[in-house]
Amino acid sequence: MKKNIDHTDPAKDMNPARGNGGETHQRADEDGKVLTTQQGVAISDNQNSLKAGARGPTLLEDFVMREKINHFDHERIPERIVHARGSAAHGYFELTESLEEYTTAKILTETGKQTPLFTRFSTVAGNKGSKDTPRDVRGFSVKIYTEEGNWDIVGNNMPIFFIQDAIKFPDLIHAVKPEPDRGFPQAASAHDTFWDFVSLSPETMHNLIWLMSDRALPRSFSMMEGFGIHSYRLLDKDGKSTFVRFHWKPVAGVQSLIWDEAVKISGADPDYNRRDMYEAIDNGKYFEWEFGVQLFTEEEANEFPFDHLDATKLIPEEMVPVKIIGKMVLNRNPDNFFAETEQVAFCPSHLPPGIDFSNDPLLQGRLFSYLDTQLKRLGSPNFAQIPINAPKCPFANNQQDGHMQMQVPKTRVLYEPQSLDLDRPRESVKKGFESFHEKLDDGVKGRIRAESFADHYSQPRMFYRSQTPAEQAHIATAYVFELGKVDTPHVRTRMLGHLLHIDEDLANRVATALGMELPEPADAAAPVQDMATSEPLQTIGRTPKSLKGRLVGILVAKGSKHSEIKKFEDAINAQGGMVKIVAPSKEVELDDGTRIQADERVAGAPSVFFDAIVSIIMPDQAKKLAKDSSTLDWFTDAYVHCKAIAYCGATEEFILSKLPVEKDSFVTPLADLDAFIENAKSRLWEREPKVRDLA
Ligand code: HDD
Repeated sequence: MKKNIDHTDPAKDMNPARGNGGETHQRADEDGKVLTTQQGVAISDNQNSLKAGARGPTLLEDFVMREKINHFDHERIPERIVHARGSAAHGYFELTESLEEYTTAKILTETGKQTPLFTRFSTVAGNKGSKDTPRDVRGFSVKIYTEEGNWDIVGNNMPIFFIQDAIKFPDLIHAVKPEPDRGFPQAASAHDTFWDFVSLSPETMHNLIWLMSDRALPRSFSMMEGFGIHSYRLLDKDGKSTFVRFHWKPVAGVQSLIWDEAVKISGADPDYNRRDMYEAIDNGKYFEWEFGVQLFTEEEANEFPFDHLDATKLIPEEMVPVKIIGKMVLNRNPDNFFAETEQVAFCPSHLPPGIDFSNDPLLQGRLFSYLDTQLKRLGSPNFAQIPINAPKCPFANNQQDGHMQMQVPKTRVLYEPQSLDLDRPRESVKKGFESFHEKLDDGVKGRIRAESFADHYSQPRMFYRSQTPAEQAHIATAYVFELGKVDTPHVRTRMLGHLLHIDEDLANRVATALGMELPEPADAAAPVQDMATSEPLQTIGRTPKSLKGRLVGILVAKGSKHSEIKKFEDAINAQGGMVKIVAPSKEVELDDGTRIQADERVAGAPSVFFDAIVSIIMPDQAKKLAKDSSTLDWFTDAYVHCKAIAYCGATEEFILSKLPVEKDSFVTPLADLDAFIENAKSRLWEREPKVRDLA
């Protein structure tokens, strides 16, 4: 809440821009802040082009205008083919427990040191200007500027991927992107081509069920897990290998939106997650994750009932616990979106010595694709020199020339071996990157898929059966929504055939809601196993009860009680929560005469923006607001989205009494501040079946 609003316009003394009949306009002062061309030539007039006479044509001679427009015309670069929409922040990585026993990588052995990093979160399917809240996987890419070179962990917020072999990636993406003939739907998997492809590729079933789950609708980037997905190797000083999978565990816990909220947020604020991160970091509420590893040997891997080189398989934490060894804190917003967030170039092939790849065929294909795409997107093999991509440790190579070479190597000698300049950097057996000396069996060369990759249903079954009833209902409802958008009957039928292998009850729920008959189960390439359920796969119920990262909307209007507002603000802030003041007008006078500036107008800030709401209004205002549909939706939506509501007497009498809002344990009077604060830390899921028709 901004009090004592200052209406002084800092530009008030400036003269209007010249152009209206030749008035002079504000020129730069003499302190050196002069606008110049790229060549450093000071510009005298940035408002008018050079003309032959006041009403005559513009002259080609006008290098100021030509340079300005020429640069503008070239401002766009190709957006990423996938993960085009993203937001990022700076921060640091700190190791708390050394993995000395397993690796030589300093980033995993030197504890207590803060190493800078840059993390970008993204949606996959939508274009750069699409919304933040589609049903989609989220990218989770971390670039750690280690003292032994950059390490990029290019992962997702789900621990598995749709396909097992990189050669299928272009097909997967063509299927989910807008259909090529019509150019829609944007940022959506709910269409025929996607479900046609996935229903013909049973290996997608595991990632698909995650996509249908609440994980695909993160409430905040700070409330998502991150996964490196593939198995990598750690190499010790003797070259001994241990397999590893990387995990980021959000301190705020995993929290998600409800689909109906996500849909409404798309319209009201397409930048919802981006804004949330920017504002939180700006307010000193940093985003934090624990860093964990699952470590296992080749022999242990041989005992898993699945192949860990298959990226459609997760390793249950009960089988290999996640050992927490460090943390990531995001504490600084980028200074410039394009220079940093847009130009950052992640490549899974960026690894420091002591870490190595596994033979996962999806990972192997990625090692080619990312470098290739950066050349297209950033336009030059010198993209590594862009500040956000450059290592922060010393680096030296013999690469020369190319578009936009920024370095000026001062030497005759850009080759090796050489004997002309003995000070030039050379390869180092001691420090250099070594690949694992893997003994390979003599297989045959061929386009082969390992037999051990054949089981496509056991893990989606484990995932579904590990969920709480509320989460299972969300999953079933999501399948119904998505398949309800599929017009080709045989595609829907084919999907039901797969669901029958995952869980009969799930298949039944989806078929019933779609009004379809269940078909025969799909052909399964391997017997389906009943794996033990795994609690860490749940989200609801595992979220820490905390206000940290959560936002409360307080509705006020003319004459609202200032002391009451402050009481709520203080209580919420004290627990690490954030508050936004919402009012019918932008500026409001409170009961004690204080004029405040509301953060949002109620018509522009539906309650889907908030995790809980409070209403502190006087009767005359409540009567007025009771006629305003956006105010009525404010309360109804908060209720149907299972949120905590604190109401004053006037709200109860004139607004809530008109609405289908039951006074359950999460709908409490203002006087019950403590109950509200507790409720605001979570949702009342038991309310959901009363307000929503779930499959
Ligand atoms: Fe990918 C971007 C994650 C498989 C090809 N991918 C990209 C980004 C993320 C992922 C988070 C955004 C990076 C950023 O923020 O700039 N991709 C994954 C994960 C995968 C995966 C977790 C499987 C485990 N990707 C994958 C395959 C291929 C690609 C199999 C190609 C064969 N991915 C790309 C790409 C992108 C990309 C086309 C687009 C922009 C970029 O690389 O920099 O090369």
